[in-house]
Amino acid sequence: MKLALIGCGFFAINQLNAWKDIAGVEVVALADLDTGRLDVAAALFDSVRTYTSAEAMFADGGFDAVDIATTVGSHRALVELAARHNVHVICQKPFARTLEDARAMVDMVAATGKTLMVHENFRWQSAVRAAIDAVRSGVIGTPFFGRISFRSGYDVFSGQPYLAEGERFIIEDLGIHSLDIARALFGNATRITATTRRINPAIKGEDVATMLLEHETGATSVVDCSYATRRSPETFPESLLEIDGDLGTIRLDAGYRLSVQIGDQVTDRDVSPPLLPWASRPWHNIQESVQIIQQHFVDCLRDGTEPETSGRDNLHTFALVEAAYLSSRDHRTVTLADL
Ligand code: NAD
Ligand code: 89V
Repeated sequence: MKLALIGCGFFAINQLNAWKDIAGVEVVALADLDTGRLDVAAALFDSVRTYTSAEAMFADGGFDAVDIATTVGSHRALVELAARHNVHVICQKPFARTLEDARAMVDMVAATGKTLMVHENFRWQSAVRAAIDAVRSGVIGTPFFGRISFRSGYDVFSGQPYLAEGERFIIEDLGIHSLDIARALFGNATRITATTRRINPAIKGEDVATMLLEHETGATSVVDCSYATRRSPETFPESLLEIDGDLGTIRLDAGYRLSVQIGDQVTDRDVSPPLLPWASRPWHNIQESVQIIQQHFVDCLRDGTEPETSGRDNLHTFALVEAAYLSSRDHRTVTLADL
């Protein structure tokens, strides 16, 4: 598969390193408005075409799929461009600015018959996936309660300064992953109630959010996230999980400890992610999931199957983000079917 990537910034370097390690994929073209970033990314390859305009890159063509790794503001225009050129698309989260845009983007690519996947990678982290697999195996019976918790004081703003500048921060950037994990564990939600706070005065958006979800299955989940939690040891970027089922419980605790308890029997496992050769701590957890989700994209194209985190699937996660902001703003529970 020949692949092009647009947006050679902070996170794209992980995506490019992962593509290099995936058999059968050749990165043939890169685009970025910034020539300095383009040069840094191009240095990862023996030979790659570079462009300061995505339009010019598409005009030259020669690739089957495009990886859109820019920030959200450009996603709709770039997905539209990709659809006009009939290529498969993988696009970073947050997928769109609004639910209306997200729906239009899904329709645009669907009309071409090509695959659209959102790079929604947290549910692909191997530790999180171990918990998802355990739930889906039925070992704890029917889940009735869950908590997906991400609490940290890590300075994410130095690597990603735009996170301090938007009206929206933690739900749109990080909570979106946690809400997606909730869906992977318990299925789609019907209603959500959320509160938000801004603790750090140096940023514009909210850095604390607490969300209560009611799922179609009847399960309840609590999704809480914070970038204002100063605690040692710092657990960034771990998602901690608690899942109660009618037959037992699953816990993913700090330090990547997974425990499954059925009756008196407790099984403990170390589910620490590997440190890939191009990765570095503490990001190695996220970096490994980049490799796994991109491999999933390639596998789906080969097998002709819809990705688990397809554009269509991501509409449900994105709707939860929109609904959470609405709930927090209006101090009310929001029904997803009303969006
Ligand atoms: P960044 O600002 O460092 O990089 C974005 C790059 O895109 C910049 O180099 C910019 O010049 C380029 N760009 C913007 N518009 C363009 C256009 N129209 N054509 C060509 N190039 C363009 O941002 P980042 O931190 O790398 O984040 C990128 C995306 O990745 C965001 O959506 C962010 O939420 C997401 N992200 C995801 C994860 C994850 O784990 N899934 C982690 C970090 C960031
Ligand atoms: O995963 C992300 O989307 C990142 C971070 C972990 C910093 O929130 O932006």
